[in-house]
Amino acid sequence: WAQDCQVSNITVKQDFDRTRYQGTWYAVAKKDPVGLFLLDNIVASFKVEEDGTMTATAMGRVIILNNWEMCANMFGTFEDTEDPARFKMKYWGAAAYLQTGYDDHWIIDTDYDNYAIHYSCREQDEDGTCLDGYSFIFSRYPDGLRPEDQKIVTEKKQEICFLGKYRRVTHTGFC
Ligand code: ODT
Repeated sequence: WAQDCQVSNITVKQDFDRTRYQGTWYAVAKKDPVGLFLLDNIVASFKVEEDGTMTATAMGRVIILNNWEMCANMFGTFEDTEDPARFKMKYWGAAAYLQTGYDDHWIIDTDYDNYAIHYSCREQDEDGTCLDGYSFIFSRYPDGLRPEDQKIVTEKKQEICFLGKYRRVTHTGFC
């Protein structure tokens, strides 16, 4: 079958449960956007606040001002939409020189206990495909995905039309 790669046809996790999604997730792979920011040693931690809002913090190695390497401390709040797995993420850094933004944040799939696939298209092409986007593959374990989850993740990478565009995210203890 032919894949049309329309952003509007991408399916997300059904009945996404933000409570079960809470806690630490280790990035194991990333498809970079134009002007990539987080390089490696990326760890995100999600939380549901008392009012029900989902928030997150993230750490990761970045290079700013072309050659200054540091560990970025990032914060995000997630605005709800009519779909429980599609959010708008407002994000900023602990320091003013870090990136800020407002991106789509979709949970494509997760089993809550092992793997998660996140997707964000920042810019759509005229034909409805994604011109500039990024995606993270997360694991609950710092040493990567379980073999049984890899097949699912590969299928999902293909469904979001990013298969072959990921690089491995290493965890060296830098952050
Ligand atoms: O790294 C890039 O090239 C683009 C992504 C930058 C967004 C960083 C925002 C972190 C905000 C707080 C944590 C949220 C966790 C999000 C999980 C996945 C998407 C970043």
